[in-house]
Amino acid sequence: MEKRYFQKEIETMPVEEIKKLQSEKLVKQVKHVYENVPYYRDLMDKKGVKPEDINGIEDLHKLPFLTKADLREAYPHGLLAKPLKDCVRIHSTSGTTGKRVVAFYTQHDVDLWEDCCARAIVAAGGTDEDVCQVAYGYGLFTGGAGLHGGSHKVGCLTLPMSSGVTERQIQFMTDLNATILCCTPSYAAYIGETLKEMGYTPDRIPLKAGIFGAEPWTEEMRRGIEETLGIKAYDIYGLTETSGPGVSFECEEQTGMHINEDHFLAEIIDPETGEVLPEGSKGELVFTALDKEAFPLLRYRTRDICVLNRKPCSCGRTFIKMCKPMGRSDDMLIIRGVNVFPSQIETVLLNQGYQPNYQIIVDRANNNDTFEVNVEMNPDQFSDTVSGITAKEKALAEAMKVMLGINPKVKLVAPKSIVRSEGKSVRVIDKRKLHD
Ligand code: DLL
Repeated sequence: MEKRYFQKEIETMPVEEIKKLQSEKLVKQVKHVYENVPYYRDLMDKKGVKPEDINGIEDLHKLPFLTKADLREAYPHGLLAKPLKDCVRIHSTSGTTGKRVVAFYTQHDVDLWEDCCARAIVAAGGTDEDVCQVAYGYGLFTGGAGLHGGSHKVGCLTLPMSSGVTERQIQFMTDLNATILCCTPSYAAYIGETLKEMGYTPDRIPLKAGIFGAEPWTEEMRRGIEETLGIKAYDIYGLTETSGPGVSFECEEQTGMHINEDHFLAEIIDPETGEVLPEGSKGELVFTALDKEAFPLLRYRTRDICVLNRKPCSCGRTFIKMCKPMGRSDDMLIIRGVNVFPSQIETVLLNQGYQPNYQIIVDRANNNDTFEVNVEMNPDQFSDTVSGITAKEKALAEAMKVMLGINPKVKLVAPKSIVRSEGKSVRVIDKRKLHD
Protein backbone atom coordinates (compact mmCIF):
# COMPACT_ATOMS: atom_id res chain seq x y z
CA MET A 1 0.00 0.00 0.00
CA GLU A 2 1.27 3.46 -0.87
CA LYS A 3 2.22 5.34 2.26
CA ARG A 4 0.47 8.65 2.73
CA TYR A 5 1.34 11.60 4.90
CA PHE A 6 -0.16 15.06 5.30
CA GLN A 7 3.23 16.78 5.58
CA LYS A 8 5.68 14.14 4.44
CA GLU A 9 8.90 16.11 4.84
CA ILE A 10 8.16 16.88 8.46
CA GLU A 11 6.57 13.58 9.42
CA THR A 12 9.49 11.54 8.07
CA MET A 13 12.30 13.94 8.99
CA PRO A 14 15.47 12.21 10.28
CA VAL A 15 15.54 12.22 14.09
CA GLU A 16 18.69 14.35 14.28
CA GLU A 17 17.02 17.01 12.18
CA ILE A 18 13.88 16.94 14.34
CA LYS A 19 16.04 17.51 17.40
CA LYS A 20 17.85 20.38 15.72
CA LEU A 21 14.55 21.95 14.74
CA GLN A 22 13.22 21.52 18.28
CA SER A 23 16.33 23.16 19.71
CA GLU A 24 15.99 26.19 17.44
CA LYS A 25 12.32 26.56 18.22
CA LEU A 26 12.83 26.10 21.96
CA VAL A 27 15.38 28.92 22.18
CA LYS A 28 12.96 31.28 20.41
CA GLN A 29 9.94 30.13 22.39
CA VAL A 30 11.62 30.59 25.78
CA LYS A 31 12.54 34.14 24.78
CA HIS A 32 8.97 34.81 23.62
CA VAL A 33 7.52 33.52 26.88
CA TYR A 34 10.06 35.28 29.12
CA GLU A 35 9.39 38.59 27.42
CA ASN A 36 5.62 38.33 27.27
CA VAL A 37 4.39 36.23 30.21
CA PRO A 38 5.26 37.85 33.57
CA TYR A 39 3.88 34.81 35.42
CA TYR A 40 6.37 32.42 33.81
CA ARG A 41 9.16 35.03 33.92
CA ASP A 42 8.73 35.07 37.71
CA LEU A 43 8.97 31.26 37.83
CA MET A 44 12.17 31.38 35.77
CA ASP A 45 13.62 34.20 37.88
CA LYS A 46 12.86 32.24 41.05
CA LYS A 47 14.74 29.29 39.59
CA GLY A 48 17.58 31.54 38.47
CA VAL A 49 17.19 30.68 34.77
CA LYS A 50 17.47 33.27 32.02
CA PRO A 51 16.58 32.78 28.35
CA GLU A 52 20.34 32.90 27.56
CA ASP A 53 20.77 29.69 29.60
CA ILE A 54 18.61 27.78 27.12
CA ASN A 55 20.65 26.95 24.04
CA GLY A 56 18.86 23.80 22.94
CA ILE A 57 16.75 20.86 24.05
CA GLU A 58 19.58 19.63 26.27
CA ASP A 59 18.85 22.65 28.52
CA LEU A 60 15.11 21.98 28.77
CA HIS A 61 15.46 20.45 32.24
CA LYS A 62 16.60 23.84 33.61
CA LEU A 63 13.17 25.36 33.03
CA PRO A 64 10.48 25.33 35.73
CA PHE A 65 7.39 23.15 35.34
CA LEU A 66 3.91 24.51 34.84
CA THR A 67 0.97 22.74 36.46
CA LYS A 68 -2.80 22.94 36.42
CA ALA A 69 -2.50 24.86 39.70
CA ASP A 70 -0.52 27.55 37.85
CA LEU A 71 -3.20 27.70 35.20
CA ARG A 72 -5.80 28.21 37.89
CA GLU A 73 -3.76 30.88 39.60
CA ALA A 74 -3.13 32.73 36.36
CA TYR A 75 -6.79 32.38 35.25
CA PRO A 76 -8.01 33.75 32.95
CA HIS A 77 -5.40 35.88 31.15
CA GLY A 78 -2.21 35.40 33.19
CA LEU A 79 -0.44 33.05 30.78
CA LEU A 80 -1.30 34.90 27.59
CA ALA A 81 1.75 35.68 25.49
CA LYS A 82 -0.03 37.77 22.85
CA PRO A 83 -2.37 40.75 23.10
CA LEU A 84 -6.02 39.66 23.12
CA LYS A 85 -6.62 41.55 19.90
CA ASP A 86 -4.27 39.06 18.17
CA CYS A 87 -6.25 36.07 19.45
CA VAL A 88 -9.12 34.61 17.44
CA ARG A 89 -10.38 31.69 19.55
CA ILE A 90 -10.87 30.39 23.07
CA HIS A 91 -11.43 26.77 24.09
CA SER A 92 -11.90 25.40 27.55
CA THR A 93 -12.09 22.30 29.66
CA SER A 94 -13.71 21.62 32.99
CA GLY A 95 -11.37 22.32 35.88
CA THR A 96 -11.41 22.22 39.66
CA THR A 97 -13.53 24.44 41.87
CA GLY A 98 -15.36 26.06 39.02
CA LYS A 99 -12.32 27.66 37.39
CA ARG A 100 -11.86 26.15 34.01
CA VAL A 101 -8.72 25.97 31.94
CA VAL A 102 -9.10 28.53 29.18
CA ALA A 103 -6.77 28.32 26.21
CA PHE A 104 -6.27 31.09 23.68
CA TYR A 105 -5.35 30.78 20.00
CA THR A 106 -4.04 33.14 17.34
CA GLN A 107 -4.93 32.32 13.75
CA HIS A 108 -1.44 30.82 13.41
CA ASP A 109 -2.11 28.58 16.45
CA VAL A 110 -5.41 27.37 14.96
CA ASP A 111 -3.65 26.70 11.67
CA LEU A 112 -0.92 24.53 13.19
CA TRP A 113 -3.41 22.71 15.40
CA GLU A 114 -5.53 21.86 12.37
CA ASP A 115 -2.39 20.57 10.60
CA CYS A 116 -1.84 18.20 13.53
CA CYS A 117 -5.39 16.89 13.26
CA ALA A 118 -5.04 16.59 9.47
CA ARG A 119 -1.95 14.41 9.98
CA ALA A 120 -4.06 12.12 12.18
CA ILE A 121 -6.83 11.88 9.59
CA VAL A 122 -4.39 11.07 6.78
CA ALA A 123 -2.65 8.49 8.97
CA ALA A 124 -6.06 6.82 9.40
CA GLY A 125 -6.41 6.63 5.63
CA GLY A 126 -8.29 9.89 5.02
CA THR A 127 -8.13 11.67 1.65
CA ASP A 128 -10.13 14.37 -0.15
CA GLU A 129 -12.44 11.59 -1.35
CA ASP A 130 -13.64 10.90 2.19
CA VAL A 131 -16.69 12.08 4.06
CA CYS A 132 -15.66 12.78 7.64
CA GLN A 133 -18.38 12.74 10.29
CA VAL A 134 -17.27 14.75 13.31
CA ALA A 135 -19.29 13.57 16.29
CA TYR A 136 -17.09 15.04 19.02
CA GLY A 137 -18.81 17.83 20.90
CA TYR A 138 -18.58 21.24 19.25
CA GLY A 139 -18.23 24.28 21.46
CA LEU A 140 -15.71 25.03 24.17
CA PHE A 141 -14.48 21.42 24.04
CA THR A 142 -11.60 21.06 21.58
CA GLY A 143 -12.68 17.75 20.01
CA GLY A 144 -15.24 19.08 17.52
CA ALA A 145 -13.32 22.15 16.36
CA GLY A 146 -9.98 20.31 16.12
CA LEU A 147 -11.08 17.39 13.96
CA HIS A 148 -13.37 19.68 11.96
CA GLY A 149 -10.42 21.90 11.04
CA GLY A 150 -8.24 18.90 10.27
CA SER A 151 -10.92 17.41 8.06
CA HIS A 152 -11.13 20.64 6.04
CA LYS A 153 -7.35 20.71 5.61
CA VAL A 154 -7.34 17.18 4.23
CA GLY A 155 -10.17 18.20 1.90
CA CYS A 156 -12.65 15.69 3.26
CA LEU A 157 -16.32 16.51 2.94
CA THR A 158 -16.98 17.44 6.56
CA LEU A 159 -20.16 16.51 8.41
CA PRO A 160 -20.19 18.67 11.57
CA MET A 161 -22.65 16.56 13.57
CA SER A 162 -21.40 17.24 17.10
CA SER A 163 -22.30 14.51 19.59
CA GLY A 164 -25.73 13.13 20.44
CA VAL A 165 -28.98 12.31 18.60
CA THR A 166 -27.58 8.93 17.68
CA GLU A 167 -30.27 7.80 15.25
CA ARG A 168 -29.72 10.94 13.22
CA GLN A 169 -25.97 10.25 13.26
CA ILE A 170 -26.69 6.85 11.76
CA GLN A 171 -29.12 8.21 9.21
CA PHE A 172 -26.65 10.85 7.98
CA MET A 173 -23.81 8.34 8.03
CA THR A 174 -25.70 6.03 5.69
CA ASP A 175 -27.44 8.66 3.52
CA LEU A 176 -24.33 10.82 3.05
CA ASN A 177 -21.80 7.99 2.87
CA ALA A 178 -19.59 8.92 5.81
CA THR A 179 -16.34 6.96 5.60
CA ILE A 180 -14.53 8.34 8.66
CA LEU A 181 -16.07 8.80 12.10
CA CYS A 182 -14.47 11.04 14.75
CA CYS A 183 -15.82 10.86 18.31
CA THR A 184 -14.98 9.53 21.76
CA PRO A 185 -14.51 5.75 21.91
CA SER A 186 -17.48 5.42 24.26
CA TYR A 187 -19.69 7.27 21.82
CA ALA A 188 -18.40 5.10 18.97
CA ALA A 189 -19.32 2.02 20.98
CA TYR A 190 -22.74 3.49 21.70
CA ILE A 191 -23.32 4.21 18.01
CA GLY A 192 -22.35 0.57 17.33
CA GLU A 193 -24.83 -0.63 19.90
CA THR A 194 -27.62 1.51 18.44
CA LEU A 195 -26.84 0.20 14.97
CA LYS A 196 -27.24 -3.34 16.22
CA GLU A 197 -30.56 -2.48 17.88
CA MET A 198 -31.74 -0.97 14.61
CA GLY A 199 -30.95 -4.27 12.92
CA TYR A 200 -28.01 -2.93 10.85
CA THR A 201 -25.00 -5.11 10.12
CA PRO A 202 -21.60 -3.37 9.70
CA ASP A 203 -21.70 -3.83 5.91
CA ARG A 204 -24.82 -1.62 5.77
CA ILE A 205 -22.76 1.44 6.75
CA PRO A 206 -20.04 3.02 4.59
CA LEU A 207 -17.55 3.77 7.41
CA LYS A 208 -13.99 2.49 6.99
CA ALA A 209 -12.10 4.19 9.82
CA GLY A 210 -12.63 5.94 13.14
CA ILE A 211 -10.47 8.44 15.03
CA PHE A 212 -11.26 8.10 18.69
CA GLY A 213 -9.76 9.75 21.77
CA ALA A 214 -10.26 12.21 24.64
CA GLU A 215 -10.59 9.39 27.19
CA PRO A 216 -8.89 6.10 28.08
CA TRP A 217 -9.98 3.02 26.14
CA THR A 218 -8.67 -0.51 26.01
CA GLU A 219 -7.61 -2.81 23.17
CA GLU A 220 -10.66 -4.88 24.00
CA MET A 221 -12.88 -1.87 23.44
CA ARG A 222 -11.07 -1.19 20.17
CA ARG A 223 -11.85 -4.70 18.93
CA GLY A 224 -15.50 -4.35 19.94
CA ILE A 225 -15.90 -1.04 18.09
CA GLU A 226 -14.07 -2.37 15.04
CA GLU A 227 -16.41 -5.33 14.90
CA THR A 228 -19.70 -3.52 15.38
CA LEU A 229 -18.86 -0.67 13.00
CA GLY A 230 -16.79 -2.72 10.53
CA ILE A 231 -13.89 -0.26 10.63
CA LYS A 232 -10.28 0.17 11.69
CA ALA A 233 -10.20 2.28 14.87
CA TYR A 234 -7.35 4.76 15.50
CA ASP A 235 -6.41 6.48 18.72
CA ILE A 236 -5.77 10.23 19.02
CA TYR A 237 -4.52 12.13 22.05
CA GLY A 238 -4.34 15.72 23.18
CA LEU A 239 -5.38 18.18 25.83
CA THR A 240 -6.91 21.63 25.86
CA GLU A 241 -3.74 23.15 27.30
CA THR A 242 -1.71 22.07 24.24
CA SER A 243 -4.46 23.15 21.75
CA GLY A 244 -6.54 19.96 21.83
CA PRO A 245 -6.58 16.68 19.88
CA GLY A 246 -3.64 16.00 17.59
CA VAL A 247 -0.71 16.22 19.98
CA SER A 248 -0.25 12.59 18.97
CA PHE A 249 -2.00 10.08 16.73
CA GLU A 250 -1.84 6.47 15.64
CA CYS A 251 -0.61 5.28 12.26
CA GLU A 252 -1.53 1.95 10.67
CA GLU A 253 1.05 0.07 12.76
CA GLN A 254 -0.89 0.95 15.93
CA THR A 255 1.95 0.45 18.37
CA GLY A 256 1.60 3.81 20.05
CA MET A 257 0.76 7.36 19.04
CA HIS A 258 3.30 9.48 17.11
CA ILE A 259 3.84 12.79 18.87
CA ASN A 260 3.92 15.78 16.50
CA GLU A 261 7.43 16.57 17.58
CA ASP A 262 7.92 19.58 15.37
CA HIS A 263 5.33 21.32 17.58
CA PHE A 264 5.55 19.47 20.90
CA LEU A 265 8.59 18.48 22.88
CA ALA A 266 7.81 15.54 25.19
CA GLU A 267 9.52 14.44 28.41
CA ILE A 268 8.76 11.73 30.96
CA ILE A 269 9.35 12.66 34.58
CA ASP A 270 9.05 11.01 37.94
CA PRO A 271 5.75 12.46 39.23
CA GLU A 272 7.07 12.49 42.81
CA THR A 273 10.48 14.08 42.31
CA GLY A 274 10.18 15.83 38.95
CA GLU A 275 13.37 14.09 37.79
CA VAL A 276 13.58 13.54 34.02
CA LEU A 277 13.54 9.81 33.25
CA PRO A 278 15.29 8.06 30.34
CA GLU A 279 13.35 6.97 27.26
CA GLY A 280 11.37 3.81 27.89
CA SER A 281 10.62 4.65 31.54
CA LYS A 282 7.11 4.91 32.85
CA GLY A 283 6.28 8.31 34.29
CA GLU A 284 4.36 11.55 33.88
CA LEU A 285 4.17 13.09 30.45
CA VAL A 286 5.34 16.71 30.19
CA PHE A 287 4.91 18.85 27.08
CA THR A 288 6.54 22.00 25.84
CA ALA A 289 4.66 23.71 23.02
CA LEU A 290 7.27 24.92 20.54
CA ASP A 291 5.17 26.97 18.15
CA LYS A 292 2.13 28.18 20.03
CA GLU A 293 1.95 31.97 20.11
CA ALA A 294 -0.97 32.87 22.37
CA PHE A 295 -0.81 30.17 25.06
CA PRO A 296 2.68 28.68 24.82
CA LEU A 297 3.02 26.42 27.84
CA LEU A 298 6.56 25.37 28.70
CA ARG A 299 7.13 22.07 30.54
CA TYR A 300 3.45 21.55 31.24
CA ARG A 301 2.73 18.59 33.50
CA THR A 302 -0.14 16.63 31.96
CA ARG A 303 -0.56 14.22 34.89
CA ASP A 304 -0.95 11.44 32.30
CA ILE A 305 1.22 8.41 33.04
CA CYS A 306 2.92 7.13 29.93
CA VAL A 307 5.97 5.56 28.25
CA LEU A 308 7.78 6.98 25.19
CA ASN A 309 9.71 5.01 22.58
CA ARG A 310 11.57 5.83 19.41
CA LYS A 311 11.78 2.41 17.79
CA PRO A 312 11.59 2.79 13.98
CA CYS A 313 8.02 2.51 12.72
CA SER A 314 6.95 0.67 9.57
CA CYS A 315 4.81 3.67 8.56
CA GLY A 316 7.96 5.69 7.90
CA ARG A 317 7.14 8.40 10.43
CA THR A 318 10.09 9.29 12.61
CA PHE A 319 8.19 11.03 15.40
CA ILE A 320 8.59 9.44 18.83
CA LYS A 321 5.62 7.35 20.03
CA MET A 322 3.73 7.46 23.33
CA CYS A 323 1.76 4.50 24.61
CA LYS A 324 -1.89 4.82 25.50
CA PRO A 325 -2.02 6.82 28.75
CA MET A 326 -1.83 4.27 31.57
CA GLY A 327 -3.52 6.31 34.27
CA ARG A 328 -3.10 9.65 35.97
CA SER A 329 -0.86 10.98 38.69
CA ASP A 330 -3.75 13.04 40.07
CA ASP A 331 -7.33 12.08 40.88
CA MET A 332 -8.96 13.34 37.70
CA LEU A 333 -11.67 11.09 36.29
CA ILE A 334 -12.97 11.26 32.76
CA ILE A 335 -16.70 10.55 32.82
CA ARG A 336 -18.64 10.66 29.55
CA GLY A 337 -15.70 12.54 28.10
CA VAL A 338 -15.79 15.25 30.78
CA ASN A 339 -12.90 15.83 33.18
CA VAL A 340 -14.13 15.52 36.77
CA PHE A 341 -12.17 16.10 39.96
CA PRO A 342 -13.52 14.80 43.31
CA SER A 343 -12.68 18.21 44.78
CA GLN A 344 -15.41 19.73 42.61
CA ILE A 345 -18.00 17.45 44.23
CA GLU A 346 -16.62 18.38 47.62
CA THR A 347 -16.98 22.09 46.86
CA VAL A 348 -20.62 21.62 45.89
CA LEU A 349 -21.35 19.67 49.07
CA LEU A 350 -19.77 22.29 51.30
CA ASN A 351 -21.57 25.10 49.46
CA GLN A 352 -24.89 23.31 49.99
CA GLY A 353 -24.34 22.76 53.70
CA TYR A 354 -23.34 19.08 53.61
CA GLN A 355 -20.32 17.42 55.16
CA PRO A 356 -17.77 16.13 52.67
CA ASN A 357 -18.73 12.50 53.32
CA TYR A 358 -19.39 11.11 49.89
CA GLN A 359 -18.48 8.39 47.47
CA ILE A 360 -18.36 8.56 43.68
CA ILE A 361 -19.24 5.35 41.87
CA VAL A 362 -18.43 5.16 38.18
CA ASP A 363 -19.30 2.19 36.02
CA ARG A 364 -20.10 1.43 32.42
CA ALA A 365 -23.47 0.10 31.20
CA ASN A 366 -24.26 -0.32 27.50
CA ASN A 367 -20.98 1.40 26.65
CA ASN A 368 -22.05 4.48 28.54
CA ASP A 369 -20.51 5.73 31.76
CA THR A 370 -22.79 5.69 34.77
CA PHE A 371 -22.04 8.27 37.45
CA GLU A 372 -23.47 8.08 40.96
CA VAL A 373 -22.65 10.12 44.01
CA ASN A 374 -23.68 8.86 47.42
CA VAL A 375 -23.78 11.62 50.00
CA GLU A 376 -24.36 11.31 53.72
CA MET A 377 -27.33 13.29 55.00
CA ASN A 378 -26.87 15.63 57.88
CA PRO A 379 -28.35 14.06 61.06
CA ASP A 380 -31.23 16.59 61.08
CA GLN A 381 -32.29 15.46 57.59
CA PHE A 382 -32.57 11.83 58.62
CA SER A 383 -36.21 12.19 59.65
CA ASP A 384 -37.23 13.96 56.42
CA THR A 385 -40.06 12.58 54.32
CA VAL A 386 -39.22 10.56 51.23
CA SER A 387 -40.36 13.39 48.97
CA GLY A 388 -38.25 15.84 51.00
CA ILE A 389 -35.20 13.69 50.51
CA THR A 390 -35.89 13.24 46.80
CA ALA A 391 -36.13 17.00 46.39
CA LYS A 392 -32.79 17.46 48.16
CA GLU A 393 -31.17 14.82 45.95
CA LYS A 394 -32.47 16.62 42.90
CA ALA A 395 -31.16 19.97 44.13
CA LEU A 396 -27.71 18.48 44.78
CA ALA A 397 -27.61 16.78 41.38
CA GLU A 398 -28.53 20.11 39.77
CA ALA A 399 -25.75 21.95 41.63
CA MET A 400 -23.26 19.27 40.58
CA LYS A 401 -24.39 19.53 36.98
CA VAL A 402 -23.72 23.28 37.07
CA MET A 403 -20.22 22.67 38.47
CA LEU A 404 -19.25 19.69 36.31
CA GLY A 405 -21.26 19.97 33.14
CA ILE A 406 -22.61 16.43 33.47
CA ASN A 407 -25.47 14.96 35.43
CA PRO A 408 -24.77 12.58 38.31
CA LYS A 409 -27.34 10.42 40.04
CA VAL A 410 -27.26 11.62 43.65
CA LYS A 411 -28.38 9.42 46.51
CA LEU A 412 -28.62 10.70 50.07
CA VAL A 413 -27.64 7.95 52.49
CA ALA A 414 -27.89 7.66 56.28
CA PRO A 415 -25.40 9.61 58.40
CA LYS A 416 -22.19 7.63 59.10
CA SER A 417 -23.10 4.95 56.55
CA ILE A 418 -20.18 5.57 54.22
CA VAL A 419 -17.29 3.47 55.46
CA ARG A 420 -14.60 5.55 57.12
CA SER A 421 -11.16 4.59 56.07
CA GLU A 422 -8.18 4.42 58.35
CA GLY A 423 -5.82 5.52 55.64
CA LYS A 424 -6.63 7.51 52.57
CA SER A 425 -10.36 7.77 52.16
CA VAL A 426 -11.78 5.94 49.19
CA ARG A 427 -13.74 8.65 47.51
CA VAL A 428 -13.91 7.03 44.12
CA ILE A 429 -14.96 3.55 43.11
CA ASP A 430 -14.25 3.20 39.41
CA LYS A 431 -15.58 -0.13 38.20
CA ARG A 432 -14.80 0.54 34.53
CA LYS A 433 -11.88 -1.35 33.09
CA LEU A 434 -10.10 1.52 31.36
CA HIS A 435 -6.56 0.30 31.00
CA ASP A 436 -5.20 -2.92 29.54
O1 DLL B 1 -9.72 15.44 25.55
C1 DLL B 1 -8.72 16.69 23.75
C2 DLL B 1 -9.09 15.63 22.78
C3 DLL B 1 -10.25 15.74 22.04
C4 DLL B 1 -8.26 14.54 22.58
C5 DLL B 1 -10.59 14.77 21.12
C6 DLL B 1 -8.57 13.55 21.64
C7 DLL B 1 -9.74 13.68 20.93
P1 DLL B 1 -9.23 17.63 27.55
O2 DLL B 1 -10.70 17.65 27.67
O3 DLL B 1 -8.46 18.81 28.03
O4 DLL B 1 -8.80 17.46 26.04
O5 DLL B 1 -8.71 16.31 28.29
C8 DLL B 1 -7.36 15.97 28.25
O6 DLL B 1 -7.94 13.64 28.36
O7 DLL B 1 -4.85 14.75 29.74
C9 DLL B 1 -5.91 12.65 29.04
O8 DLL B 1 -6.00 12.35 30.42
C10 DLL B 1 -7.24 12.39 28.39
N1 DLL B 1 -7.09 11.90 27.01
C11 DLL B 1 -7.10 12.60 25.86
N2 DLL B 1 -6.94 11.78 24.80
C12 DLL B 1 -6.78 10.53 25.30
C13 DLL B 1 -6.56 9.23 24.73
C14 DLL B 1 -9.15 16.46 25.18
N3 DLL B 1 -6.47 9.03 23.42
C15 DLL B 1 -7.13 14.65 28.97
N4 DLL B 1 -6.43 8.18 25.58
C16 DLL B 1 -5.71 14.14 28.82
C17 DLL B 1 -6.53 8.34 26.91
C18 DLL B 1 -6.87 10.60 26.72
N5 DLL B 1 -6.74 9.52 27.51
